[in-house]
Amino acid sequence: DEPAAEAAVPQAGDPSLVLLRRIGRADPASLDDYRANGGYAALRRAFDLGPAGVIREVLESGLVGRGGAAFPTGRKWEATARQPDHPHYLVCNADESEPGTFKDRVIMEGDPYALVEAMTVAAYAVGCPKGFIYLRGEYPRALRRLELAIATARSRGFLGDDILGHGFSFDIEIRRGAGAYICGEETAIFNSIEGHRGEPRTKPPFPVEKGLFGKPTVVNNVETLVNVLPILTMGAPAYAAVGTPSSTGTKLFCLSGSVHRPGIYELPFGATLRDLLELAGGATGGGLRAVLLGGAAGAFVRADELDVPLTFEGTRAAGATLGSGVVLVLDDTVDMARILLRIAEFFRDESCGQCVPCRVGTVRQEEALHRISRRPPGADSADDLTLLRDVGRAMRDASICGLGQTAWNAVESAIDRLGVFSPSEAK
Ligand code: L3W
Ligand code: SF4
Repeated sequence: DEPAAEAAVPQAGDPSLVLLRRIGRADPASLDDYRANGGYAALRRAFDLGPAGVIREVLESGLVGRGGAAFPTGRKWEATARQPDHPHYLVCNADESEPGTFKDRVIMEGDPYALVEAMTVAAYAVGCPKGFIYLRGEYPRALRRLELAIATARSRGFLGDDILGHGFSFDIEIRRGAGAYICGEETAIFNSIEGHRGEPRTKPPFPVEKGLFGKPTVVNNVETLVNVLPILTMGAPAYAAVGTPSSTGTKLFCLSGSVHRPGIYELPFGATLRDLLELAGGATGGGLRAVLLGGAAGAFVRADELDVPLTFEGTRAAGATLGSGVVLVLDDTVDMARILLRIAEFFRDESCGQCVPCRVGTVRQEEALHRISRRPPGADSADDLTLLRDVGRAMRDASICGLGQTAWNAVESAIDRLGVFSPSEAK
């Protein structure tokens, strides 16, 4: 078995913790412990509000997706709920594979009933008889804990037929991924569940109209779904008062790399990157070189840009992205060329090969980076830098899915913002 993911253990009664409040306090195996710590209050409120009332609360909360693209959750739910075609499906994207992302793992291992309850609320709102958790294959502990939570909830009337006597029936099935990053793309998940090759489909049509088995489908990330619980228990106005007007609530950040206290941190949107690094004890080594925000598909920010607010709008304005909450810290001992090569290798490896710009572009990108990094420091690499830009533009403009569209982001930001490969950087 793998070691448990590190989490910032909440202090008892810490009011600032919303999503992590039970982790480290409640026994993840015990439904009774879950209920004693506030569990199933949200589902009871959902039954009081009715499906349309739940969707209204989620819309008013301002909740947006936490998987990286920040699409409004209430709009997805509303669009699926009104589709005349049935059945409607719910898919939880738990294929957490973005390098440096481990927040969903902490939730699933430490608070599995929260995901089961949140999916039940979502299914009730949208009218889904069946939900799937598409779980990263390399998460055996999360699998065991979710299996136990689903079986226990079913045996106690919280899943299955006529849940808690409200006439609503819903059940959850877990499907495991098999190591392919691309299977975290929502339409590749559908293909994988349906037994096909895990390749993305072209959009539109969006899943809300034509998703799993061609039926209207809501796909949400684990962290997105568990946010629905505090929205219902606090009420949308109180939830929306946390964070900023465009990024409401709290966010889980995954700190790794050259940092004294790596792990998961929960902060209201709007805290700065500097606040977060201070909480984590600051950078190791002689000093901070850069921070990769948003993962391999994200962008580097410099040591003099730490006042960027950690919101969707704030990172966008700074030319970066929050992505799924990756904060990979790099100190001044890190070999940046090696990091970029590793990112390029990753995309070349994980491209599903379906479309030419990505299949060929990720290979050309890696080759150019290899050539540049083999040259002596200060050597002229202008031709390869031009090639990288051309290939990067083609991947961004012409790839079918987010993998190819973002495969050049981090390399571009390292060249443009950090000056990696510029003559003045040569040591
Ligand atoms: C209805 C419309 N629905 C968009 C839905 C769409 C999807 C969501 C976002 O990639 C990003 C990617 C990664 N009517 C709609 C609509 N939707 N328009 O909204 O859509 P999209 O296509 O912008 O993004 P995506 O394909 O979900 C997600 C980036 O996140 N990322 C990766 C994170 C990795 C993890 C992980 O390991 N947990 O999440 C990091 O940066 O590159 O850009 O549901 O259907 N008109
Ligand atoms: Fe596959 Fe890449 Fe095309 Fe996405 S962009 S469909 S990963 S080849």
